[in-house]
Amino acid sequence: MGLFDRIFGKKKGVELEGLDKTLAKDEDVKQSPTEKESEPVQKGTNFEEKVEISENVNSLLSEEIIEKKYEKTLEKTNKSFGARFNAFLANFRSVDEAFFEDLEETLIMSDVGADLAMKISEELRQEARLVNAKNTDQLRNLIIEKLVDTIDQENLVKELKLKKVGLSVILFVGVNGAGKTTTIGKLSARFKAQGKKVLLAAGDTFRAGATNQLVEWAKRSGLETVTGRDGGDPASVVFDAMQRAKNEGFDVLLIDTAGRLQNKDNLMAELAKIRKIIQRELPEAPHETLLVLDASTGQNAVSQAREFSKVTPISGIVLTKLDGSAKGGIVLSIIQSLKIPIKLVGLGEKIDDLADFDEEFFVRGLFKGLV
Ligand SMILES: Nc1nc2c(ncn2[C@@H]2O[C@H](COP(=O)(O)OP(=O)(O)OP(=O)(O)O)[C@@H](O)[C@H]2O)c(=O)[nH]1
Ligand SMILES: [Mg+2]
Repeated sequence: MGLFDRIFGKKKGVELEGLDKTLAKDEDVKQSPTEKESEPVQKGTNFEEKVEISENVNSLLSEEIIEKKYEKTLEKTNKSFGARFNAFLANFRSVDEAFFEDLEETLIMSDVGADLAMKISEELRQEARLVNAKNTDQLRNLIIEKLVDTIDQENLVKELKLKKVGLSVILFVGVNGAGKTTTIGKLSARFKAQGKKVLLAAGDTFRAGATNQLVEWAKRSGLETVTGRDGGDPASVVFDAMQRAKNEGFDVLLIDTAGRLQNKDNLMAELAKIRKIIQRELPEAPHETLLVLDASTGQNAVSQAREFSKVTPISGIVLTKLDGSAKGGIVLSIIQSLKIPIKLVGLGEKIDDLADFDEEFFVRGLFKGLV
């Protein structure tokens, strides 16, 4: 069952006569290749066998509050998408070629990415022809259904993979200003609240003040940070932190890294070096490499993910600054084009403004008032 059906009820939105059957057939035919396509990279690896998923990796807040936060956070995206979408539909009486062209443009403007916009309007073109749709309103929910179903992460590993016993290492990467340090501050507070023994590593020695920023976050939760001097070698900080985490029985080590170095090549080379040191100290680590992306940068976030993926395997994405951004549509583009799960979302600047990525809350917030 697709995400749309799980949230809004089976085929609730599709009112076209004869379309149900057509869609069902279409789904059946497509099923196996689609499943194959979205096969998660993590599945079936040795890594999966060694690492058990921790059961209680949840937020500092209650479900109810988180759902409200999602809704509030997605208000801007919902408003701009809703307005654009309604204006688009109001513009057309009949379903003709111009309709599909305009649909594609509307979707691109909603940050879902050109590839996905093209795919959706092409699929819709076929389906509309099959059922001989004449009225644009008939296609309204079908478009939303297609958008919702792209957010489905069912085939991806969404939970943070932490060991139940022994040290788990989480490496944070991302460009400067994306929200790495802030996310580490929030996530470490959550782990602390769960009774875990948490250590931080200040791997950003390049930017003056970066170490202090992390230390400040750590202090808020009463945690310790392994630091080096500004301008020093980040790899040695990571080495010290790995040693200490292993020797002193820590449960989780969160490693911060620089978002900017002299140039991009240096940055990528440094990440590769850091990863090597982590692995030398603990071959199965890092258990998670989280790429932090700023939602408000839109499509740029997708290109950043491609760049980082070239030097280090990314196990999950943290999408920050969903609050205050009207570019929530980027979630669709990320899931669809990168096939990397979005694991966490940043919903504000405060310590409890971090939540697991919840597809249902997200979809409800994004399409509120439109289905
Ligand atoms: N509104 C909002 N602001 C956020 C969120 N996450 C981070 N920020 C803000 O974004 C700014 C940059 O965050 P940092 O955590 O310093 O980013 P960074 O990736 O560590 O940046 P560098 O250290 O320069 O590489 C800060 O002002 C944060 O408060 C979020 O989810 N929502
Ligand atoms: Mg930082």
